Amino acid sequence: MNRAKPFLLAAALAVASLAAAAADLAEGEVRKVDKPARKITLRHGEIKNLDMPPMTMVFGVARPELLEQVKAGDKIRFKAEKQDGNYVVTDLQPVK
Ligand SMILES: [Cu+2]
Repeated sequence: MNRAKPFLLAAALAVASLAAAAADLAEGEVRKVDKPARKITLRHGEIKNLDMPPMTMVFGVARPELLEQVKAGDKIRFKAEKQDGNYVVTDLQPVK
């Protein structure tokens, strides 16, 4: 019996779900970081989960630490949600 097959299947599924999670992230470029106001201005691509076309707009951030990772001009991938009527970045990562 081949014991490697279930492991390979599990690994393939893990890679597939990671790829799905990455596809879930929107692309953006940081225009402005406003730490005192906990806001970030992004020129973003389509945000599928918010049904939003590309534009430049201001987002709040779920956690202030998110603003420590980026500066104006950086390219990022990010996740945004609508919370109490406001658009909020809940996760972001710089793109190299
Ligand atoms: Cu927008």
